[in-house]
Amino acid sequence: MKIDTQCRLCSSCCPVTAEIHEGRLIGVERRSRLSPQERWPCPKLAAAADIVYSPQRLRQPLIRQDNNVYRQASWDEALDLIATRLSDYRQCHGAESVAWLRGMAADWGTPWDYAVRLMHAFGSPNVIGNGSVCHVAREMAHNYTYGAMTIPQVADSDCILIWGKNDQHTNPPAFDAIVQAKKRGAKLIVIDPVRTGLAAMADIWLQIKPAHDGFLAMAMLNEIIRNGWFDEDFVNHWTHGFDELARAADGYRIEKIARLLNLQAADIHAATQLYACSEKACIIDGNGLDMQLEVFDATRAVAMLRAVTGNLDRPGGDLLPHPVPSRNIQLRERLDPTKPPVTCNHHLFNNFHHNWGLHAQSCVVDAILDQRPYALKALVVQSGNPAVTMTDSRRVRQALEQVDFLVVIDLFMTRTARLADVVLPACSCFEKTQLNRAYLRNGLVMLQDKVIEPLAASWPDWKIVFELGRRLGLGQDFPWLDVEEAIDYQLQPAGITVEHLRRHPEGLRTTPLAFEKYLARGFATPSGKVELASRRLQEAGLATVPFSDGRLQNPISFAEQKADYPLIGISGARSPFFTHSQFHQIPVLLEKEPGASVDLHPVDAAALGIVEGELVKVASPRGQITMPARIRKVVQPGSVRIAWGWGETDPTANLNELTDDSRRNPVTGTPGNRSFMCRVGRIQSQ
Ligand SMILES: Nc1nc2c(c(=O)[nH]1)N[C@H]1C(S)=C(S)[C@@H](COP(=O)(O)OP(=O)(O)OC[C@H]3O[C@@H](n4cnc5c(=O)[nH]c(N)nc54)[C@H](O)[C@@H]3O)O[C@H]1N2
Ligand SMILES: Nc1nc2c(c(=O)[nH]1)N[C@H]1C(S)=C(S)[C@@H](COP(=O)(O)OP(=O)(O)OC[C@H]3O[C@@H](n4cnc5c(=O)[nH]c(N)nc54)[C@H](O)[C@@H]3O)O[C@H]1N2
Ligand code: SF4
Ligand SMILES: [Mo]
Repeated sequence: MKIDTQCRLCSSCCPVTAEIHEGRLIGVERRSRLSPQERWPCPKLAAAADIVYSPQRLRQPLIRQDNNVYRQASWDEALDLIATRLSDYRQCHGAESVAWLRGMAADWGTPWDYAVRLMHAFGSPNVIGNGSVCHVAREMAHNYTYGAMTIPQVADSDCILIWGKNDQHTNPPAFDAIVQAKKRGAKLIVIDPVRTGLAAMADIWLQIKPAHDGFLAMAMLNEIIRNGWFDEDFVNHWTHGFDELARAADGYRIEKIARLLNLQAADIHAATQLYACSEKACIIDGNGLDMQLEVFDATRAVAMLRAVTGNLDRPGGDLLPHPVPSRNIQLRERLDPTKPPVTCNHHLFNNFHHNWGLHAQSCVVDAILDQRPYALKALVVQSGNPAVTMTDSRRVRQALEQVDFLVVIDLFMTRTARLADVVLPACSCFEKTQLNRAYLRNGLVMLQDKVIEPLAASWPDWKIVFELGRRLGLGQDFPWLDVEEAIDYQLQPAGITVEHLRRHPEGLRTTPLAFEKYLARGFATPSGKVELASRRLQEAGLATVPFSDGRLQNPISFAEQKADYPLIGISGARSPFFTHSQFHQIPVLLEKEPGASVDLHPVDAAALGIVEGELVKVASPRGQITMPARIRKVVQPGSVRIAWGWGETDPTANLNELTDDSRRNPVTGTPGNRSFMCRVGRIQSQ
């Protein structure tokens, strides 16, 4: 039997068809208009059955005993214990002393809304996602510029500018679209410090110095303005602050920026001309901009490129999406305004979107360790592995050990789960039905449908939250008997039900795809225009125009300790075989990529006396890790690429032992996980 659903083994949410035989998942195939030979394969999807039926899956709730050994428990016992403890903390320390921390895994789904609803009904504002290190910081920058995050219209574009994204490894459907566009003649520009497959395919590749993207975007804006390559009509009618932007950009002439970034001015000129002078051009921005100390202003500057070139909300440019009408079920109105969240220093980030919620992730650690702005006593971690994935792992571990009561909801006994008082077994994406936000935000609803029964005693996240809600006395807020009822309630404004969606696995569009919507209703900003200069930011004491102070300081973590840590560590390149810390224990995937490695340029390797395959130490002022060296010309001399996600199975290779959480972006609380100064050395000589 074949059933259509969506894969959620990573955040790409690909539409897939699952093959089921006698109730077991046999295989899963990505749905696509392309023939199977033309589709870019996803190795994680090919391993779906190995992941789902892994002998290491959690099968039963676990409770830690006094002797620190876990014992199996029933759901009733585990949930009753959690409800009792959380109620006690509320009584003694206030509901806000309880927090809920979310990872990436289920974040695109409405399970996020359920957790927020639960905590808000309970009385705590502290439901915190990981968007400060993922795309939500970037989303805020789009939002502040023109009202929403755009969607690149690759299929109709003449020129595709890829800025810090590697869809070949992270999003096969998006990669397929780029390959098809290139085949029909679209030009490709890639801005990436690493020679990725896409960089190798590009017409122009700018091998940018890591984290210096904001300066490059300003230089490109300046080049566009000086050469008159902007859309004058659009700029005059639909933007606010063009002259202020032009003045700021003038401080970033291409000659100066090229020298600073080790690029050629002629290449920046050519890339800018190709992008700005193409009839229809789009920008795919990605995680290369995230986790940077300058994420907010750098992404704003990139967003402004779309606007001044007249590519915003135009075919082949970047679409401003039209969300599906749906109910906001988060119960934010119930919160006591006198009890701010622990992220209260990031007020603009907390409130930029009607339902994204809180994302300044590091604040959870501050609250536990330093009681800043107040103490957190209990923490529920759902679909995240912060012991490995959060900045400055040593500090995070200390917090997870120190918090009074820790609950972890996961599929596996992760490094985070091993610190928990109670571990709840969640089921995988193929074992549950849910709605994904990735689709909701763009006028299209598609169902992620259950294709097999939950493994052993695992439960879907929605059921865990609903049942915990009932035990906390919040049954009236969780009246739904199953998730279908909850989805129908949430989608009522769109007039769509789960039943409709099951009949239309390709999805239902609530609003027809339309461009230039601003002509009728303006942009969703206070001025109704694209805000090249933002009064909102000025009123908050922030830069009205990005980089208007002309700054050129090194934006990399530990830059001031360059003498001792002379190399730029680039983190986080996604492997096609794993999702962050996940799947490193799955044998068929490990066969393909058996371990971590650090990529060094031959010039640096020779200077350090390092040979291919040798185990080396990588150190930063925070800590050190060990990995075998690979000698490759994929990075520039002076930069190294460090493998990501291995800390789950190999603590000596946990990249976040090196990252710095003491400096953060003031708006979004983003630390510089992506680029930091480090040193690499032979084990004997360090
Ligand atoms: N230095 C550095 N730090 C980074 C990054 C980097 O590149 N460099 N990347 C950052 C980014 S972009 C992100 S998104 C984060 C990712 O950070 P995390 O979200 O913590 O990463 P994962 O390792 O994917 O952890 C997800 C966990 O959820 C579990 N899980 C999977 N599916 C489900 C489910 O349906 N329900 C439940 N309850 N659990 C589930 C998995 O088993 C896994 O343990 O890391 C960030 N941190
Ligand atoms: N296979 C797989 N797929 C995934 C994930 C996974 O873990 N594994 N994770 C999912 C998640 S949560 C996310 S957020 C996405 C991320 O998806 P992407 O954005 O595609 O992923 P990354 O590989 O993190 O980074 C993109 C590119 O940024 C480049 N880069 C690094 N530093 C810089 C810089 O300073 N400037 C510029 N311009 N570029 C830079 C990297 O070299 C890389 O090629 O992938 C999702 N899909
Ligand atoms: S890229 Fe692969 S793992 Fe990620 S959602 Fe798509 S099919 Fe699943
Ligand atoms: Mo992410």
